[in-house]
Amino acid sequence: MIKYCVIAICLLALLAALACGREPPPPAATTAASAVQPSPEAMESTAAPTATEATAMDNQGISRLQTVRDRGTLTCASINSVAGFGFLDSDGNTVGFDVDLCRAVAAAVLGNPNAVEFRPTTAAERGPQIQSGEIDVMSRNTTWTSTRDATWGNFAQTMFYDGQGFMVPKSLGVATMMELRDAKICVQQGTTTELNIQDFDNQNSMNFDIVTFPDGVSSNDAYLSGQCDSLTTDRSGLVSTRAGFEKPDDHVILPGTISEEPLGPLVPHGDDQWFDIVKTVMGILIYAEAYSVTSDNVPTAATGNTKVDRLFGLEGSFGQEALGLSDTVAQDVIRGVGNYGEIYNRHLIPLGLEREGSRNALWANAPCTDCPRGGQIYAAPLR
Ligand SMILES: N[C@@H](CCC(=O)N[C@@H](CS)C(=O)NCC(=O)O)C(=O)O
Repeated sequence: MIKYCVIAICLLALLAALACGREPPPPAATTAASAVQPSPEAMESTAAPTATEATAMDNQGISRLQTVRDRGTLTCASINSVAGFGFLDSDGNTVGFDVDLCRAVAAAVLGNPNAVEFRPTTAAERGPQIQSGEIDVMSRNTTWTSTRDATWGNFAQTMFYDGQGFMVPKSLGVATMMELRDAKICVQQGTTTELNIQDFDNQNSMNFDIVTFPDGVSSNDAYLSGQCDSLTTDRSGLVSTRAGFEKPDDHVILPGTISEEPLGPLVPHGDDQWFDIVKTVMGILIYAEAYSVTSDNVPTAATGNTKVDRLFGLEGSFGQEALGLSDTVAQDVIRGVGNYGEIYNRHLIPLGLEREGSRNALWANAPCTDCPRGGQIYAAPLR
């Protein structure tokens, strides 16, 4: 009886507290880190940041925007071994779809798409590098996950929707993923690929022999030399890798995917303004395409189309001043790198990554002449 009375009194006290709008008491010193067992990926990536130069919003309260402007260059973690996404051209320039996002940010904050210092980064180096704050932005086929959001940095926006697939030599005669039971699979360390393949193996009793490699080049070489039956990574990565093979037609990318891989840029934790700037740059690229503004027809005088004029700083505002950007930031960005579609066409169409009808088309109701586009490329309205 006494027990029921105590429970009733507690319930009444709780209801009274709620009615008074009081916060429930804080839980006894439990942090996210102590409450859950970290995954292998989280363990690998939660080492204490080593504050090098300007960690975002450092102790002196200096913003990253100011730091980048004082430095005169943007520091961008990139890759130079994935054709189409991040690569060195014959003149030694860093080029690609992910690379152009860094150039767009440099155009926005420095007025110059070439004011970028690229730092090629292996998959396993990514976590510590972004955590340390030594780079301003990371843009290299990196999947947005909850653990990375919590421990690495803030993901600004999905720039390319992907999923993990498998490539096999045609001579293996395999047509579906499920036929890969007992196969030897080449995988790169420090990736979502490594985690997903384990899940897929466990879930489907595939009995894989998983062989891991420290970087993309060594896993590709191992696959080509016949050390594995299959190479697995993001499908876009497979398409890009196969395009670089001497005999690409000797290899098949199997149908289907085993994961979601939303790829996009991220920034160090701790500086909301910087995070908002990178998101806004993505919005500029996307809305410029939606409004059919390209690097060749950037307006410099009012067009009479309110949305276009607002985007290009010719009427009203979409928050440029609050973000610390110039009114005409979109002119600099689009003139410097082109809109999202131009970037996609320049780097990914030559690889054979069709956009039409894929999730990487603009959203269904984008202003357009040939709707429906039906994709997922969409950003917060710029207004
Ligand atoms: N999207 C996955 C995989 C990213 C990834 O690193 N992929 C490999 C294969 S495409 C790569 O970039 N390799 C090149 C390298 O690290 O040298 C992730 O974020 O973990």
